Amino acid sequence: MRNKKIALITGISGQDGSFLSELLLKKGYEVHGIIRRSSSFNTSKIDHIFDKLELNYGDLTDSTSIDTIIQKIKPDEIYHLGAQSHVKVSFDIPKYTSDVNSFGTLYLLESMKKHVPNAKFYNASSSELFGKVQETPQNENTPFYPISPYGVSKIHSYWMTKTYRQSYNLFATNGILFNHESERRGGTFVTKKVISKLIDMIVYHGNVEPLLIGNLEAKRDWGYTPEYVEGMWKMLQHSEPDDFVLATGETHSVRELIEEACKQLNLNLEWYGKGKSEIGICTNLGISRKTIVKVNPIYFRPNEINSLLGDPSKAKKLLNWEAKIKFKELIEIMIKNEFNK
Ligand code: NAP
Ligand code: G4F
Repeated sequence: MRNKKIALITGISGQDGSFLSELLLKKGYEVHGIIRRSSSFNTSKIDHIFDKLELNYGDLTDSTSIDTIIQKIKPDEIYHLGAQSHVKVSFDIPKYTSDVNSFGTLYLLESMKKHVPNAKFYNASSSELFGKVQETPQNENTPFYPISPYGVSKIHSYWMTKTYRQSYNLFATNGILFNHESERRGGTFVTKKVISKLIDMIVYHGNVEPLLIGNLEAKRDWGYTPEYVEGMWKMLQHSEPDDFVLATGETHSVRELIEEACKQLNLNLEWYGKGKSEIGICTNLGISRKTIVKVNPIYFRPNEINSLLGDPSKAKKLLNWEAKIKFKELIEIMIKNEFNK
């Protein structure tokens, strides 16, 4: 009989993995993680808790490393967060994205079936599964229609998780999470990119290159990550494995994101032009008007989800989970934390 629950997190060095590690440590878990060997440091998001974690080298494309780690650790709960998680990049490296996101999940499920069939498994599914949305808002019963290699790779992993639940009676749950953000978000995702750049504008008095941006009209349901990792944990404490949507129930465009961030930073923004030549000019940074935003088609995607909006009522009813932090407060938190950094 072990006196501590053991959790294994794939993707522990990422945004979600770092917040989940903090949460599980607070709850008294022994927390293990899988990290990749890299020629440069890749643990900056978990450095502050590094000595409390047990880290193992492995890779989701390498079934041997996954199996060895699960056999050695024998976790009670597995949180599978590791992924090639960038949608636009998945168009450039579709095979690698599938190798990691689809087959990585399969390797974990196989190894769990073999070594720890009574463990609980959380799979990081995504609102990208809804793709060309078939109804709004999207809930657990909305038909999927992925439109990116990333979305398709996550469909495989969603169904594999469900198939292992149904075929082998494993406790295997899908969390279908809508976008969630924080100061630890990777710098190439839109919320973090916009906020960091606008703050640089202020710090360097406008003497930096403008924010180069893609589709201004795309809408997303953006929440705050620490609330979402709590939801992941709740899913594994539920009486049975299931599939759950986590979302705020609000949707906003990239244009609104830029406008709200500018407003909170006291930057007066005026839009000029249309489509590929649209720019945003700031009228109160120094003495002259300054272009601070520029649309650049290199950030357009071959296929784009125009709008995502989640319906989290099942999670509210069965898990007592709710996103309290909505769009404006999320931006406020990210700005504050970015300035503190
Ligand atoms: P993230 O910050 O990009 O983190 C991804 C993690 O996966 C990193 O730790 C990364 O390691 C690891 N990883 C990548 N390739 C790997 C490989 N081949 N082998 C082992 N580990 C690998 O992503 P996140 O925002 O925390 O998201 C966590 C999970 O939720 C992902 O599966 C993502 O697809 C999914 N998701 C995210 C959101 C969201 O809005 N954040 C919404 C829905 C679903 P390195 O640090 O070495 O790169
Ligand atoms: O921040 P994004 O790159 O996130 P995206 O594509 O929605 O994916 C994130 O959320 C998914 C859940 O729905 C996760 F599964 C996935 O792992 C990831 O965490 O882009 C958000 C929107 C898109 O419509 C994109 O076209 O912003 C638009 N956008 C406009 N300009 C941009 C940019 N996105 C990025 N990354 N960079 C831009 O310059």
